[in-house]
Formats: sequence, structure tokens, C-alpha cells
Amino acid sequence: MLCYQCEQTKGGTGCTEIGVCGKTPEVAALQDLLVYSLKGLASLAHIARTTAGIEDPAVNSFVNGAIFSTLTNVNFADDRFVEFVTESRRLHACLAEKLKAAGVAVPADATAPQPWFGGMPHPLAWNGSPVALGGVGDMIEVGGQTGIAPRQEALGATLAGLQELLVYGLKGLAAYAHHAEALGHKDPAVYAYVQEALHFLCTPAAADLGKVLEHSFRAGAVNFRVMEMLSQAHTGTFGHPVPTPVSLNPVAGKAILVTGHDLHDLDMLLQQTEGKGINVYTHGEMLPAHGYPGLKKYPHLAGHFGGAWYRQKIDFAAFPGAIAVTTNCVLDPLESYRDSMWTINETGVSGVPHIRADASGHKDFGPIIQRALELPGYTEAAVAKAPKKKDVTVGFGHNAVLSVAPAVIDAIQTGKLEHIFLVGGCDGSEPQRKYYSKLHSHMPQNTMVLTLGCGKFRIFDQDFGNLPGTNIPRLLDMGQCNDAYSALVVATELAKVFKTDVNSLPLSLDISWFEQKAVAVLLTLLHLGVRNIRLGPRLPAFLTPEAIQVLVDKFNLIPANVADPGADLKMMMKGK
Ligand code: FSO
Ligand code: SF4
Repeated sequence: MLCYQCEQTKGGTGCTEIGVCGKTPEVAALQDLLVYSLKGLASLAHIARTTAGIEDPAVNSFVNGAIFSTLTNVNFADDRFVEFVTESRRLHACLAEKLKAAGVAVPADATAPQPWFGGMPHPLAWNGSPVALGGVGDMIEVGGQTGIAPRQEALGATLAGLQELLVYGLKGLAAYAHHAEALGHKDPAVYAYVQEALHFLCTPAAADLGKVLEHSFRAGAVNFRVMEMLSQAHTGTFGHPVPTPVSLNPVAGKAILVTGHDLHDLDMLLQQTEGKGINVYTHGEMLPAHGYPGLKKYPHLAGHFGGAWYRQKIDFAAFPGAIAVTTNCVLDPLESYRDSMWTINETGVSGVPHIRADASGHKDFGPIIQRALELPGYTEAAVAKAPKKKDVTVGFGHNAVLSVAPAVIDAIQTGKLEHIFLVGGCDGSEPQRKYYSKLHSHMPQNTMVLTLGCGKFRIFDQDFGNLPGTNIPRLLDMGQCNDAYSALVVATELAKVFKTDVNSLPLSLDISWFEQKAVAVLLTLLHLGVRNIRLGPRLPAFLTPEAIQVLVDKFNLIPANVADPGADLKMMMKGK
């Protein structure tokens, strides 16, 4: 096993025996096999599209959903990966039949083996071969040959790592695209690009460093479109977020906790729990849901419970109701709540029940509701005993922020606002992440901070007050990690007003990354030419010093100075 796709990778180099996340070598091999198989399926879909005009909606949706399942902290269930690989090969066979019926042959050179697949055939040829895969054991054995090691051997660590940069960017954008698809928002160009890029990684051109980088920035461009599409899906379905106070205090009654990013699932659950005497609480990245008019309208959306994903074993163990996991990040549950938790969509944990959508996309949350009714929920006594917490405010999406833009512009022009910090991204358990908690204590009063993603939990319940002499709050939470789109809209609009570009605004981006959605967002920022981005707490293990240098030279990417947040802040205030 070698996995180095996320920030918490072992020793900052790679997980080899077991994942820091808990991923076993068996699941790692199955995930590698799935990505390898998807490269084959995507190659065939790309050939079918470009040579015969064949569009296969089932393949389009499957590729994005299956690749989503391999993101960090999404799925740890080996049986689900066996299903995904089997389905990938089945869809491959169906699509091959369609091509045959159209009289189109796959060009012979399209299946030429590439050295970075080691002893394995080209993924297109493997998918189409009659290999007998008896089950999980066979798949683990084959999957063990499809990992990063042969790519490093054939291409060297720098190029192999840059190929992974593209794969991880694709994982992130596929995840966001899959969320948008759940709300009925699709873009044929997005499916086409994901498949073209996966196909590219199976061609001789993928041995060219420049072309791999070019594709990575294209992935960033496509991810910008995907984040826009997801924003339209969310705001089109639930309205534009509005500033909304959210209670962190429990309410007496039965309870369900919903974690992850999928607002569509939360909406379905709120509908299905209406009138049942169950209060629904958000957890982790679901907090921004409270700002959407179409979700805050439910009186039983009672409040928010808990912090960022890595605290979920503490949070879930203390929650007296049922738990619904809609997306990452999920961790192997403690025994105390294992029988009260359900995974949904691409998430999975061995031994934890899973809820699937029916053919129309409807999900029956009956088992979760039933369990919530069996569990005690919050008693009056527990509510009385709970420490009273202040509300937090969410809902500063781009519409809400742009509505106060004239006041922000005036504050900049009159010197009341000297600098804006975007401290966005993920949270994690490593001690170096204290940098993000400490950074804020160094921020002068005449500065503002925009947050997004689960990184917000470092400061979300602190009182930052208003910018002196204004009624503009100093802390504005823009939403989930995908709401980086909102931040970019605001920055672009501000740049227009000041007749400059984003890089010349009194704005600094300090990005805390963790998993592959953050990689996709970073590629988007680089594609847009944003410079001087701070990245931390550690730089990606999959990028060698040589690859990092390329990004430093081109974009002045800056490693966060985790040892000295105060010094880092001073540099940012100087626009460096
Ligand atoms: Fe966090 Fe996890 Fe939203 Fe990530 S909950 S770490 S980047 O999955 O997605 O910010
Ligand atoms: Fe390690 Fe991260 Fe891979 Fe898990 S996802 S095995 S923690 S690098």
C-alpha cells in the first residue's frame, strides 16, 4: 500500500501499512483498482463520444460517483469497492457493445500498455478482458499492482506525483459535480472533461510534465464551472443564503444529527421527519445549511451540534439520537454509536448500514427515523444541564456579502478596513493546525476574515464584533468548502470596483487543505492566476520539491509559516 493523497499522510510522506485515516491495505488496493478501472471506462467513453458521438448517461454519472468514493474519509467498506469495480466492468462491456453496434472500432494503439501501469495491461484492455474476478480476494491481489509504485518507477517521483495531482483534482471536482447532479444540475462538458483527463492519463502524452500540468490547470478551470454549477444548484433549489443565527444548544425531544455536505439529503430527511416530533441537528460541513431559506423554513431544523469532522468520535458518542452521514468525512465509529449511524451515497463503513436511492433518486430514511424514535434524544433534564452557548451566524454567501459591498468598499476607501483574510479550507487534528486558531488573535481590529469549509470550526464561535465605525461583522462565514466559489465571486466584484485584479486587492488567501476537494479548489485558484496563496499546514506529499518549485515560480505559492502565525500575518498585511 502507498497512499499520499491527503494532508495527514503518515510522516508527511505516505501511508504504507495502514492509513492514518484507518484505510486498510485491502481497501487501498481496491480503491487503486477502481481508479485504474475507471481510467479504462473513461477512456472508452471518451473514444465513444469523440469518434461516434455516443453519450452514455449511466457511465457519466457512475464515473463521477465512483471516483468520489475514493476520496479521503468517504468509504472504508471493501464490499462496496467490489461492487464499484464490477459495475465499472459491466458498464464498460455495455458501452463496448454500443460502439460495436455503431460500427466503430477502438483504435488498436488506444490499448497499448503504458510503462507506468507496471505489469498490468492498458486499463481499457483490462476492463474489456475476460479476467475471472472471483471476489474481494482476487480484486485485492490485482489491485495491489495498480498503485502509485509502478508510476514512480517508470516516471520518477515528480511526474508520478503530478499525475496524482491531476487525479486528486479530478476526484474533488467529480465529488462536487456529483452533488450538483443530485439536484438535477449537469453539464455535458464536465462529464466529457473528467473522462478526457482520465483517458489522457493512459496515453503516452501523460509522460510529458508540461502536458500533465496543463491538464491540472484545465481541471482547475472545469472545477470553477463545477463550483458555479453547484452554487446554482444550491441557490436555485434552496434560495440564496441569508445571514442566520444558529443555535448551538439542544432542544428537548428526539434527535437526528446530519453530517457531510449533501444539502439534498438534509432536505429529504427534513421532509420525512416533519410532524414526527424529531429535531434535526447539523454537524460539521452541514452547518451552512441553516442559512438557506429553503432549509431554514423547517421548524424542526433545531440547531448545530459539534465541531469539525475529526472530532466526530467525541461528538457522535455524546449525541443521544440517530446519525446520518451524507458525505465525507466519516470515521470508523465507536461501538457506542455504531448501531445508531447510517451511511448514504458514496460513503461507507464496513458493518454500518447504508441507505441507497431508488431509481427515482428518492431515499427512504425510515430506518434512521425509527432509530431516532427508539433512542432517548434530549431529555428536559439534559437540556437544563447543558452549558448555554451563544448563537453563531452563518449565511454570508456571495449574495449576502455583495449586498454589503458598498459599505465594504467605503470602509476600504476610508481606511476603516485595511485587509481581508480568506482563511478557508479543511480542519484536521494535527497540532500544526493550531496555526489557524492562533492567526486570528494577531489580526488587527480593522481587518476582516472570511471563512469557508470545516476550517471555520477553529473560530466559528468566537465574537469578532463589527469593523470599528461600521455595522459590518468582522467574521463572515461563506459556507462549505465548495463555497470557495462565493469567495471568488466577491473578490472578482471587488477587483472590478477598484479597477484592478484579485492579486492587487488588500486580500490574502490562507488555505488549510486536507483532502482532494481542497486540491480541486487550489487548482481553480491557480488556473485563475491567483498568486501568493499560503498553503498549509503541510505541503502535499505527492508533490516533490521540484514540483513545488514549479508552483512557487509560477504563482508564488507560499508554505504557511505554522511556527509563527504572527509573522505570517504581518507578511500578508504587506501583501506578501
Ligand atoms: Fe472538511 Fe472533510 Fe469540506 Fe473536506 S469535512 S475536510 S475539503 O471533506 O470537504 O471541508
Ligand atoms: Fe493516508 Fe490520507 Fe491515504 Fe488515508 S487517505 S491512507 S490518511 S494518505
